[in-house]
Amino acid sequence: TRLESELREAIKRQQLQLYFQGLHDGQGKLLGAEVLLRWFHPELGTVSPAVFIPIAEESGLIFEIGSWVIEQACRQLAIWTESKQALQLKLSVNISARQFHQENFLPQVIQTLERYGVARNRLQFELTESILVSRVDEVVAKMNLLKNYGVAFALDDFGTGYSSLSYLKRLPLEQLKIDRSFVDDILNDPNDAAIASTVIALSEALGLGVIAEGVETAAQRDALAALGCYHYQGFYFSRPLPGQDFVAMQQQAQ
Ligand code: G
Ligand code: G
Ligand code: MN
Ligand code: NA
Repeated sequence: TRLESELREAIKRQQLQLYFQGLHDGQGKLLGAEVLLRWFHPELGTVSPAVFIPIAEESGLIFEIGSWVIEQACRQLAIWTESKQALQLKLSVNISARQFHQENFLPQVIQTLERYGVARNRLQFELTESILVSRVDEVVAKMNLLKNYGVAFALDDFGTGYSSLSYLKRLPLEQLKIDRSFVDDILNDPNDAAIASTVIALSEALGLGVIAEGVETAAQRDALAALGCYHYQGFYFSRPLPGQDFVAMQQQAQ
């Protein structure tokens, strides 16, 4: 397709860019940032990752794009560490199932961290439940290797996918991310509030952290806090921004 062949050229043509969205505590203090990929095409305009990531996965382009994202994230971490402000953030990078399954994923990650001299604990990977559809033993083994190496994991979009609670306890996770579909209407829909509450209780029972996505209002934050969730991501706190704007926002907030 047109989109696929355009995507094939996107890295070379410098159309891809990393954006960064803050992860915050209740007071708005920055705890880290999620890396969100953006594609700016001169004719097609801005193409959403919700559109092009599935194409990248299907075509196998995700291998090249995914490793480029990890590399750029490490590069940004190195730049921020060495900058005057010595920004010591942790970055969360979305990893698609196919990318994670790739045979050389682990050596590639290790090599990239070392090449940029980035501390291993500065990186977190966000996986979705789709990773659990196949080859679970292999996934758990690879996650354990990376965890022992120092890289942390979050389970993204939690509650929307293939959730098997028996798998959940086997995964070396640092935190669960409550999907924004449960946050959107948390003030009006008791079912959404019940699901959010259950995910929060589950994370507590398993000794995991929990962060809510898509928090757009103070009232949503307060409802989540009342249920025991104290970490947030969403437009109420900060929007995804290019690296320089992200740093500028961070400095203004101080
Ligand atoms: O940023 P936005 O909400 O438009 O992202 C839409 C979807 O694309 C989300 O599910 C997000 O996780 C995914 N996404 C964004 N950047 C990346 C990336 O670098 N790699 C992968 N695999 N998915 C990404
Ligand atoms: O699937 P994942 O959780 O990685 O997707 C993150 C996506 O959510 C990004 O595309 C980001 O742009 C979007 N996002 C982040 N905060 C908000 C928010 O407060 N409201 C909405 N509608 N989308 C958000
Ligand atoms: Mn994510
Ligand atoms: Na999500």
